[in-house]
Amino acid sequence: MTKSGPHDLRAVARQFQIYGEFRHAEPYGTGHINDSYVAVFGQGGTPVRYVLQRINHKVFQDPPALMENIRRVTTHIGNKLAGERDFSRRALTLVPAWDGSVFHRDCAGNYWRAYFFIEKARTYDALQSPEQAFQAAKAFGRFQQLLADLPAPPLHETIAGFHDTPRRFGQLEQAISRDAVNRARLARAEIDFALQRKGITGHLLAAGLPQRVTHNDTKLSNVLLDDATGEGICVIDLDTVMPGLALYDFGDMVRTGTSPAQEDERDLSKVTMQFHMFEALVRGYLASAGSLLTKAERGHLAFAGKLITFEMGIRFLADFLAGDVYYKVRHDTHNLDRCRTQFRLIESMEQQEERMNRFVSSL
Ligand code: ADP
Ligand code: GN1
Ligand code: MG
Repeated sequence: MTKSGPHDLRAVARQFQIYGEFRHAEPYGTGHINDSYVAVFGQGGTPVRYVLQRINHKVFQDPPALMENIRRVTTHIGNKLAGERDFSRRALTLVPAWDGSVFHRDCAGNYWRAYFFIEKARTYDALQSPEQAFQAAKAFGRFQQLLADLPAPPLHETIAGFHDTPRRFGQLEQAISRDAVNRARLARAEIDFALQRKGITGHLLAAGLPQRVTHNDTKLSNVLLDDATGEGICVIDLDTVMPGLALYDFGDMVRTGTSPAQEDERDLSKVTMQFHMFEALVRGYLASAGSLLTKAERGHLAFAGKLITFEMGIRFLADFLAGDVYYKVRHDTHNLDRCRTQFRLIESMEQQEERMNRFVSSL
């Protein structure tokens, strides 16, 4: 297949410095924002895979600035890891376009990028064991550690106020009062749940935590685990790497790594914060990023899980109320289903919050 929707993937793939003959390309992955494809080229008779991505420029309004961030981040990490065993699988490597740019703009105004495909590794939408949680968290912690000495200037903010939870709450309040597609009546319980917790939204911002270079989208499907060793080999999905709080990253690991259920699971009895997974995430994260963290950051590890889960819940709810204008959805209540899993997970965290905090302070 070379056509996918309106895109001629053969023509796009040929814009990049990829040798050999184009064979085919297919959609790939389960992301909610960009469009990802795998393109296969024949090189000396061997099929070689590349990742092609169309950047969603409605969501990311300055793709050249975003690509400038990714170029700096991948080069910095690549240089630091050079020579390490298997180093070319440990950092994403951009394939430049023929004109030397790190992206290609097609005639319809779409922005594209290409990466070497990292073979013999995969992502998981839900983790299966504490060992996987440990490895994934260790990889994200290492990512922060590797970027701690990224030279100035600061990275561009690719989405303004991305993890500004009070602002996200304001957007939810607006969506409730507008009720653009008359859906508020379908989400009364969720709206009440959110309004009751408005008070927690400002806690992290008020805690005096340091700004760092962070990933900001550390869902567990954004780290590749090595098929043979299980190691968290490479952090991917770098669109939101920018200045942020370390705990945004840890919080999103807790959100996506502790529940055995998928983000859009409809059977809420399956959604639960599994304490042993939380333990493994904390241990993995501290194994690599521990030396970086201040006492105040450590003290908020458990809270960050709840806050980021709440932030995602209210974002899904706001998008449901606005008529599904942001996330890709496959059916009418998809965003509401996602919101419900987040809120169910928060209840489970609230029940275990003391124990989570005790565990963190025991380390
Ligand atoms: P999205 O923004 O759509 O989530 P990602 O960058 O996370 O896009 O990529 C989607 C999926 O493609 C990932 O979950 C991963 O499985 C796969 N992927 C992305 N980049 C690579 C790569 N360089 N090598 C191998 N697989 C990749
Ligand atoms: C989006 O691109 P993807 O699917 O990895 C979103 C994240 C959310 C996530 C929820 C730019 O990430 O913030 O946590 O969905 N990315 C953006 O699954 O909004
Ligand atoms: Mg992704």
